[in-house]
Formats: sequence, structure tokens, C-alpha cells
Amino acid sequence: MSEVVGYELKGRVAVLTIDNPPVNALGIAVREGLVTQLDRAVADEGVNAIVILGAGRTFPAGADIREFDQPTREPHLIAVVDHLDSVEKPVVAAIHGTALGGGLELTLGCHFRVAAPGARMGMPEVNLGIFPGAAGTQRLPRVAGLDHALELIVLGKPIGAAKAKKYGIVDAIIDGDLRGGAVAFAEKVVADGTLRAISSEPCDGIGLSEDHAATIEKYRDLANRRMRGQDSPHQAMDSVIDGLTMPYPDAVAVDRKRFELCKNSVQSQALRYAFFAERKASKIPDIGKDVAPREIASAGVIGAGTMGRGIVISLADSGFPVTVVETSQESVDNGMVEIVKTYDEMIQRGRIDAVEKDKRLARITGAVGFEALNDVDLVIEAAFEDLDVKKQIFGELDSIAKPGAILASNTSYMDIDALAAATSRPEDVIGLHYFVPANAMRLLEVVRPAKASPDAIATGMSLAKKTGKIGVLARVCHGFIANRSRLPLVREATFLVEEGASPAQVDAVLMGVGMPMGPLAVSDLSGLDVSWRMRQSLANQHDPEERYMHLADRMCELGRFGIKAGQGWYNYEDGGRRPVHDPVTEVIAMEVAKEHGTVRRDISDDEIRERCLYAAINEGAKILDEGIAARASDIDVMWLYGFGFPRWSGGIMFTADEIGLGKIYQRIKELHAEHGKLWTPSPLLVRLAKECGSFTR
Ligand code: 3H9
Repeated sequence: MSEVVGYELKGRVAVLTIDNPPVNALGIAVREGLVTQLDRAVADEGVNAIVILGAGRTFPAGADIREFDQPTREPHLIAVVDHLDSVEKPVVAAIHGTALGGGLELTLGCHFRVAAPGARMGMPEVNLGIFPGAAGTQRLPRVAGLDHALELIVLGKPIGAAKAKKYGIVDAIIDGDLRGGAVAFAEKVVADGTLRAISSEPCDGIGLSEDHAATIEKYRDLANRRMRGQDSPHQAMDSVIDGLTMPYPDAVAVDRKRFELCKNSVQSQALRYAFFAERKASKIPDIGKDVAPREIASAGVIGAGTMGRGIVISLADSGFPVTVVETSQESVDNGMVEIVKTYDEMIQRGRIDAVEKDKRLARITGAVGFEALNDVDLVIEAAFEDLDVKKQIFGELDSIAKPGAILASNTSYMDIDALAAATSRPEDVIGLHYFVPANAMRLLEVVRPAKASPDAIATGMSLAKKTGKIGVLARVCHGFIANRSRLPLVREATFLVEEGASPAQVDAVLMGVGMPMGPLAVSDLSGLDVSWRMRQSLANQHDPEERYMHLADRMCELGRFGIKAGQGWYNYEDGGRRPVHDPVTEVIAMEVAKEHGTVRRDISDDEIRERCLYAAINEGAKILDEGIAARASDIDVMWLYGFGFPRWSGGIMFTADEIGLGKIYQRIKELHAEHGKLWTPSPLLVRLAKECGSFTR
């Protein structure tokens, strides 16, 4: 008897319980167990109905993704699903937690579905670069109608039980005891003689009407906009179309071949890698589960500028009472006005209602002076990027904050060890680097100064989770992981403009690799003066052997700060935000090139792609080698969540492995010879290239 699928009789109903923690994934043992126990129930004359449910916290959350890298073993999930609907006795799926992907497909093989009120159902396979491969593309449209089915299959977002009931996916919602309720439901089905609903029928397809074609067009358009460059939503739709036009067994046969192709595609491998990478990021090699995070019941934020306000909103949105401190009442008031504006925008977009706005605002208090922070558990400093200012703030906080409070800096590149040294409690000091806008961006770079205690770091990681963010840990160095690895890409982008490329060409090439915006348009958006100030603050550390970003400086000297100035790399007419080609940029680039002896020439798209990506990859390798990042996948998670690098590419380190480290090293050697010291190859890259190794595998 199978251990992972339990068998129990409740009167004349056989209850099959899937018990495969943590999420009851439908791995080989579960599939075998289901078939065994199903056959047992079929053969048992004392049984007249069957209930299938999940033990623990959820109904199966899908196929076991880890098995996708191994040869598939029989019985395939689709065989289990087909077997289910051929059973003559009524089978009821009882759903709690999350019935996702193969989990939901399993329920579609059942004749009835009941759910707990809090259950969620969905087909998130597209997010893994595949599509529902156990006939979900055929069965869900038959159960829920084409539009609703495509909503789940193409957009990949789960829905709640109430909506699932409305869509016809769920027959009944059961309050209270789900197991008892499902057994009672099954008994009633038997007593009433309710016909079993078989979701593979009608067998000869349901037809592709004009309405259907229009619905498919709508979802093709949505997929193109929301998942630009990603194949799986389109593969899913092709599969759904087959299901509409072919008899079920034929459509399923085509489906299987398409599924295998999709599963073996680089996009799917990258997306599966990203799935596990983001979960791995929360695990710190030397900080075990036994290190408990400190309790955070209240927080304070220093600074009500753009960054500070975003952090305040992020904390208040997640239920934390938060005090925001400024140097004058006027600054506090201005900050509060902007916070209210953000909430009003959320109402306009339908994300919250007025009651929710009031609840969140009630959690926020404005104050002048650090004394207001004497009783909070966490202080996040979001002041101007000036090391002396920040050191002074940390010194003052040291004398005001209560013992055990976490003192965090939101700096995006500064030496947090120096801030920790400005206090008498360096073990409590960490970095919490948010990304703009802090209330919306999902990445939180948690920075670990040398003396930070393990529980202070655990608190930072736990805060990320509690505020709906992906926390990734970095050690201290200039720019930590995220900004340090991105800077070389921006640097090369500006050098390429100096050498003859147009900003539009550079940006188009990088959008061609899937980035949502080109790096120069992003600089215009965030303000060229931000990195200019940083370069100025580091002027005394500049290595004269390294090429310098003269053109970027010149743009700032001319007041071309980007969108806010109406001009930067591009021109922005009449206060607009749409980048327009500006011939003046070329004139400036020619002048700077002449002054510094840069030869201008035609630059190929290939050169742009290689220089921008390889510069970032080389820096990523150095970050990994120096132990600033614990693993290559942590760098990738930063790029996916911090810079919108396409998830289907896996990130820069995964991309590097796909290209081949030998090839990248060869090209970097050439670029080193041509452009000098900034292209010094990372020792780790050199070693791995020689060993035919990789960063991520
Ligand atoms: C599919 O079904 C294909 C079929 O159509 C066709 C087949 C032929 N497999 O996220 P968490 C692990 S494709 C293996 O931290 P939460 C996860 O790695 C699948 N492992 O918990 C983690 O492990 P660890 C379609 C899985 O509460 C642990 O479980 N389904 C799987 O925040 C806890 O996960 C999906 O895409 C899996 N399917 O969220 C759903 N799922 O502890 C994917 C999770 O070692 N899963 N693990 O780090 C999820 O979205 C979330 O895990 C879930 C729980 C919402 C369920």
C-alpha cells in the first residue's frame, strides 16, 4: 500500500488523502499511489463514491517541478486524470489551500469539485515556461468556458473559491469541516443519482466559433503585452485551439508532444531556475532556521523624500505602525501630502478603497526629531546619500533607539560597516536597500555588515517576506550586488554612445534581449545627476588607468539631467515622458570623443549586446568570487526583481551559462586588450572557462 496516498472508509465513501509535504506535489510516488488506491476503491463493493483531498496545508500545488529535469516515469499525470474520469463511481475532489497546475488538472478528472472558502485555484504553468500538460487545456474550457479558461491558463493567476464557483469550476463551497462536507456531498450525489460530469466530453471538440476566435485574439494580445518575448502563453493557446477543434484523444496526443518541446526549451529551464532561485535566496548558508528573527511591532523611517515615503507606505501597507521623521514640520507635512496622493492614486486604480486608505494612513505618524524613534523596533534611515550625514545619524540613533532595535540604512552603495562603527552596537546595524518605488518594487537587498548579528540579518530577511518582497542577502562593497553588477552595463552603454552609437540604438538592443526599458531611458527617468553625484563623491578614488564616464558627466554639466530637466540622453517635449531622439546628444558625444581621443565609428548591435551584457556578467563573477553574493542565483534574482530583466532569460548569470563561459571569456579578453583595465576578466570566470564550468549548474 502506498504511504503517500492514504485510504480510509467513511461509511460507503472511500477517502483518498494525498500526503506529500510540503505542497503535495504530484511526483511519481503520488501518481502511483493514486492509481493504486483508486483501483482499490473501484474494486471495493462496499464503496459507492470516492473523495480525494490533500493532507496538511494544501491540495496538490502541481506536478513536482523537480522531476522535469529527469526522464518522465509512468504513470504520467494525464493517465491518472484520464483514469479518474473513467471510474464509474462518482469521484469528488475536495480542495483546500492551493490547487494549482497539475493539482487543478487532477480535480478536472474528478466528476465533482468542492472547495473550502479560502481555497485558491489556478494554472500557473505559463510562469514556468510550460502549459497545463495533463489535459487542462482541453478540460478547463469545457468546464469553465473559453474566456474563463484562458484567463487562468494564459495569465497564470490563481482565483479564489467564490470566483471558481461562479466560473463553474467548483460545484459547492463547504464551510467548516471540508472532509466531512465532501463525504456528505458524495453521499448526496449517490442518493440523488446525479450524473457524473466528465470533462473530456464532448469527445469531438467544442468548435472554434467567431466568438472563440475573438476571445483567443484578446488573450494573444494580453500575452504579448504582459509577457513580452515569452512563448509558453502562445503554446498554451495553440493547445487550447487543438482542444476546441479536435477530438479529445487526438488533441491530447498533439498536446503531449508540444508539452515536451516546451518543457525542454531554454525559456522553461530559465523560468524553473528562477522559481527555485527565488526560494533559495531566502536561505542563508550560515544562518539556520533555529535563528529567530527579532520581533518587529513598530518601525520608524528617517526621511520623507521619494525613497523614505515609499518605505513608509510599504510598511504601513503590511500592517506595521510607522513613524516618519523629518528635520522640520514643513518637510513632514509635505511628505504626508505625497503619501496621501499615493493612496489616492491606488484608489483611482481600484487597488484599495477609501476605508482601506484610512486604515493604512492611521498607521503612519509624522514627527520632527529622532526622539520620536526611541521606542520603535526597527529604524530605516533613508536620508541623502552622504556618508558623513549618515554616520552622524547613526551616532545619534545609537543614543536614542531602544536596546535591541534594528538600525538599518537604505543606502544603495555606501559603506555600512562605517555606519555600524559610528554606533556602540554594530551587531544591530544592517542594510535594507529598497528599489524605487519602494512600495511597489518587490526586491529588497538585505546588506550584511561584518559585525551584524545573525538574528539582525534574519530580521531583515523576515521583514522582506512580511512586506511581500523577495529578500536577497549581500555583503558590503561599493554598490553591493545589485548596483555594482548593473553599473558596468550602464557604463558601457554611455561609452558606446561616445564611440558612435545613438542612445536609441543602445536601448533598442537591450530591449531586444527582453529588458522593459533601455538603460539610457532608465537613466533619464531616474535622473543622470544621481550617479553624477556618486562619481563626484568618489572622485579621489578614481583609478587613472580606468576609462572614465566623461560623456555622462558632460551631460550633467550641461544640465541634461533627464526627464525632470526636459532633456537628457533624449529630449522630452512639453513636459512629456516619451523619449525623443535628440541630435544635440550626438553633437555632445562628438565633442567629448574628440577631447578624449575616442574614435567614433559605426557600432553593430552585436557589439552593443556583448559589451553591455558581458560587462555585467564579468562584474557578477567578481561579486560571486569575492563572496559578496552567496550564490550566482542570488545575483539573478536581483536582476529579475530589481531591474526587470526578463524572467524567461533566468538573469545574467544563467544567461552567461547559456552562452557559454568559454565564449564570454574569449570576448572579454579581446575587450580587455581593446578598452583596458575595466575589462580585466574575473578570476572566477577565467577558472570556470578553463574547466568548462558554469555559474548556476
Ligand atoms: C505542473 O503542474 C505541470 C502540469 O500541468 C503537467 C505535468 C505533466 N514542485 O513557495 P514555497 C516547494 S507545473 C516541487 O516556499 P509558499 C518549494 O520549492 C507546477 N516543489 O511555499 C519549496 O521548497 P523548499 C504548477 C515545489 O507557501 C516548498 O515547496 N504549479 C512545488 O510560499 C514550499 O514552497 C506551480 O507552479 C512544485 N510544484 O507557496 C505552483 N511547489 O522548502 C508552484 C512548491 O525546499 N508553487 N515547491 O524551498 C507555488 O506557487 C508555491 O509553492 C505555493 C506555496 C503557492 C504552492
